[in-house]
Amino acid sequence: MAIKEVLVPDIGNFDSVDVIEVHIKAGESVNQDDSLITLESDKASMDIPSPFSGTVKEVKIKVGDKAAQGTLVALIEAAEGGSAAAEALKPAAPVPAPVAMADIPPPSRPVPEVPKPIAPQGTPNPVAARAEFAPGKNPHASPSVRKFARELGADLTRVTGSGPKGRITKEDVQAWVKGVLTKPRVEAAATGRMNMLAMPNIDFSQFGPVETQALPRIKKISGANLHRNWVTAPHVTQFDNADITDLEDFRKSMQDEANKRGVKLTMLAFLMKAAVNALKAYPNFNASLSPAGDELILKQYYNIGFACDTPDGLVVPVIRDVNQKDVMDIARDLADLSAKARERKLKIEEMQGGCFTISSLGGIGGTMFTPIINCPEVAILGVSRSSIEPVWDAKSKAFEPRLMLPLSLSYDHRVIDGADGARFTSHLRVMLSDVRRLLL
Ligand code: CAO
Repeated sequence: MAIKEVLVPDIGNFDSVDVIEVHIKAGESVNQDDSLITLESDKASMDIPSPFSGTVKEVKIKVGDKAAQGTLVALIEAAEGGSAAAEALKPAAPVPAPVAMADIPPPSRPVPEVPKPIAPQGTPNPVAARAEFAPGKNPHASPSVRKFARELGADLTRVTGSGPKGRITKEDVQAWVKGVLTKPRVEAAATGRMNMLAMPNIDFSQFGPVETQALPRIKKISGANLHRNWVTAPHVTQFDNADITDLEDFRKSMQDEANKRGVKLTMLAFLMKAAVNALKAYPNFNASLSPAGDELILKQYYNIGFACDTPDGLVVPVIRDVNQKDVMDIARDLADLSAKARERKLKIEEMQGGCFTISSLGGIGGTMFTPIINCPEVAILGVSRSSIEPVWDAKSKAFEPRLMLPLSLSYDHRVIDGADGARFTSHLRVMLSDVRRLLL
């Protein structure tokens, strides 16, 4: 079996082009037409295929070398019975890249350290012009990398090149595929591609001392869910203020009795009652969109979740059948489930089956906020700290000091119209301002 020299064939008008990839190692076997090396000029990149099958004995070229017609690439021992005898000294034709590079501007730095502001409309956006964020542009990659990407189903227009002039390497494709497989399936959940800019990878220690901590497991899970919900459901937040002066008096008057029963009766228990009442009046809020988004699934049960702050992050326990419970029962469930959440003893089923969620920051502070919907629920009620406000009384024609509770209702605009959003908070306002209606 003869060891043959494999030379760079006629590559046109190029007498000194860069070797940008070497695909073979001594001892490896190659098939006829396998790519041995990739060359790149200013205008094009091309693979040099093996003219016959055999075993690589010695590689005579390395990345960074210059090559021209006749440059020795490798010594290859031709396989028995192959067409090597005839083909041995006839160099194979190079395979040009499908697209010449001449009219593709080389991408700018692949990973910016500082995000650039989005340019106003009509002004070319320097970030959007980068190859990896410009679908439809021809990516800067060798034929072998293109073939590799095709085999893996990788979209090269979305891969950031780390090679010279932003050229995409095989490793870049591998890293991209790995990233797609490991990241949450935000893009699949949404109707189209997000095409979001990659978060800049900044070394913060250059600005001052830093400490890195692993995110707790709950934060990782809730973060991924919140992100999906935020990008999937078009959120609108409706604000309102409920006069809870009388309700607060009533709550206080019930405190002794609650204490006797070993229950702490907070405003949240009453808010749960009011929420069930409003859900009955507006059934679209007690619903979920089907996964295909073409049907509304209306629920005939009333399980209400509540956001609970724990040292490890946010969890949402669910109180079942709130419509069948009185405020004392609800307050007891609230206390039990929050204690379990903080002791990390919540069972999975205690966080499932919710119809609607209440997120109360009233015990902490703030005037209002925009809660993120706990999808596939379609609305969430945010509650902030109550405070005494001057409210105009038409009868006495004077401002009265009233205890006002700020409500922030976020809803999924695919399911709920703005008018219904405002009707729902108005309904809540009426319920909370009249204890008799609430407890009926
Ligand atoms: N306005 C004024 N005071 C309020 C209030 C309000 N809207 N809501 C509660 N309070 C008071 C309570 O009356 C209680 O006062 P006392 O200690 O004097 O009795 C105090 O604030 C603490 O209440 P609490 O937090 O123990 O009880 P709660 O039923 O209001 O809330 C729970 C329970 C589990 C919801 C709460 O502890 C919690 O974790 N809240 C955080 C939720 C959260 O992180 N949400 C953000 C999620 S992002 O959408």
